[in-house]
Amino acid sequence: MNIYQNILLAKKEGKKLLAVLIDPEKIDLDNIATFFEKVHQSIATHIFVGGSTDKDNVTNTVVTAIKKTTHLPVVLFPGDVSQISQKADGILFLSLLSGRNPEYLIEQQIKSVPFLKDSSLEILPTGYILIDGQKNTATQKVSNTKPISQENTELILNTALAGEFSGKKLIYLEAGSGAKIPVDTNIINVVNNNLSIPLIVGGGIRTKKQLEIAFNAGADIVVIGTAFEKDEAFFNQLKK
Ligand code: 1GP
Repeated sequence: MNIYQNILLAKKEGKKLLAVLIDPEKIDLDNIATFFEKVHQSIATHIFVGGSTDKDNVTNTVVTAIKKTTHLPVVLFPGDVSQISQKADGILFLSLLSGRNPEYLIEQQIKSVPFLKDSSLEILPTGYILIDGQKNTATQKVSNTKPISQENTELILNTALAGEFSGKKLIYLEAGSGAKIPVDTNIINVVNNNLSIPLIVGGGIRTKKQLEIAFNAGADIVVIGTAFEKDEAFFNQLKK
């Protein structure tokens, strides 16, 4: 079964998914075996790989090393076209729907086609919505777009539904890496109640409680990066 079918099945069965986000610029490859031992003992179901930048072009090396270490699906979460690795299993084919910068709405997508058209990567069309997490995040800086205020639930909902109506298969509500506050429960709830496709939520989730709150509000997949980067012991709290 492919990645998307698995996500749909999990949603249908009410099984929640946890993606561990690995930033290729930050991971210590010498520690990768130990890191993944902890991942495998936890409830993590997916590995996302990506960052806003990859200055040293290490994504492919990192993905290759990860694929040797885990059987969990490895999904690219690329900041731009340079971060496409054929070694991954799939790619979040992102459109930054909250922004009005054509570079991240369609230009990067067109530039990626030569790398994707004959590729075996599973393409997951994803509407990406940046929401204010009270931190000027890297996504905001690199994409040169403004996040949507958490006060503006209606705009967030309409943006998510515009994504679904245009054929996106996933919607990603993103408070930004290291956000001070994660996406509000009410926003997750409203979007989930109106959306048919699976919902990803990430940014600023750093406790088990916050993870459970996001799941209970309706997130199908939660993405956590910073909390694991800062303290691998967090995996111990999320044992299977
Ligand atoms: C960022 O949503 C992800 O793109 C994860 O955010 O690093 O804050 O967990 P954190």
